[in-house]
Amino acid sequence: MIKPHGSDKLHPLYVQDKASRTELLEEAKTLPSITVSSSAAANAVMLGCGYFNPLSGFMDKQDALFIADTMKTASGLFWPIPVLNLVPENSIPGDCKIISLRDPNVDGNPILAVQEIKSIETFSEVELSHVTEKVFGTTDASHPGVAAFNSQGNSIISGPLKVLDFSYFEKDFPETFRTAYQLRDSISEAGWKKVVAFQTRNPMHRAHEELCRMAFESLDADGILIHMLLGKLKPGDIPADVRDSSIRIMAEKYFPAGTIKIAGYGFDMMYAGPREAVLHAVFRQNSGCSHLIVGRDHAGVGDYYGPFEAQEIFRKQVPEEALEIKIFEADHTAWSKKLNKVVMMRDHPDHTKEDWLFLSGTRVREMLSKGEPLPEEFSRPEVAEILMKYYQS
Ligand code: ADX
Repeated sequence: MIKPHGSDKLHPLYVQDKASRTELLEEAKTLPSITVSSSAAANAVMLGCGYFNPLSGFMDKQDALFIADTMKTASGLFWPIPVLNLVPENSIPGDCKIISLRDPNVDGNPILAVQEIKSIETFSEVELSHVTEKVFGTTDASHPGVAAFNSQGNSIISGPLKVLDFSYFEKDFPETFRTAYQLRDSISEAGWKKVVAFQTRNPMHRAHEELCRMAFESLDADGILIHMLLGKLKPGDIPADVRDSSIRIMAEKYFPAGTIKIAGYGFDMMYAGPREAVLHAVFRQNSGCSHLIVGRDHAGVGDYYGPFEAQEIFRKQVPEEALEIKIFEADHTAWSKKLNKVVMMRDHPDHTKEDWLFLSGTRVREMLSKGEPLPEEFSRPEVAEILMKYYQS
């Protein structure tokens, strides 16, 4: 199986032994504590799961600045987006050596993790803006990822982490939430060597289904991992439970048994386009996948990124030896009225605009809200039915 990023073995930061976890949790209750931002909580969950291997905790300012400029930590580890615990200034007493991190997303703010404090530093406005610009390609506050990133505070709490809880993900998505070490085990049990990961935060329509099939067939892969985001999205995006059930029925009905695994990870969408695509590759490698599909406007939002910028970054800025996972570059896929199937547009230069069936996300939402059925060429009827029910409720 493909090696994890940056180490031979995966080092998840979740305390897996139950007795040790219970003991640590009791100890954690006596420590000074802070309720962290949703992004920091999601970072802690990802670290706990092993998705952010080989990191041992939250980064400091030097690493954040190095990563912003070079996609490498100060010690030379390839890494695309700083993993930070940002809090408002003076949230923590200066002499504090260890703190409990509380979960902002669960009632009562239970303890999520214990963090040793290596340093407390401050981003100046210029530094925060620089990191934001490098990671998101913009500092525009109307970008949902920028807004979330910049709302956390300027104070950087760095240091190693022990994760005690997987937030709401484990309880709310018991069949879907999986850690990187669970995925590695499951891939290994299936005997899969070549595994294509499909990143998603949307329901899967026929273009997405076909994209997975094309990658699977052209790579002669052993299996597909549909790996969906379970964390926070911008308003208007479809909730995870609705996406989950529509993806499951699509996989069950339209793929041969034993070729697909469906799982989810607990992270808030950053909408950071190219940089987030690279992070997606890192954590799919950590999950045991050999390939990641990167298609049109991967991890994008609005018009902030070019449609294929998330592919270009791998060609232009990710050194050959930085990652072992490979990218399956997908062109825009759409239903061809001429050929009666979903194809990649680049393969059919003879087609005119009228030969394609295009439906924008806005148009799809509008149709579903009005109770208008989605065309079968666009969406499988079983998927359309679930989405219709959601929009009608
Ligand atoms: S993402 O933000 O999580 O990347 P989404 O769930 O919409 O978004 O897309 C999942 C994957 O499918 C991404 O790799 C994206 O680039 C790709 N994709 C979505 N729609 C198309 C399409 N019509 N053509 C090509 N690739 C697509």
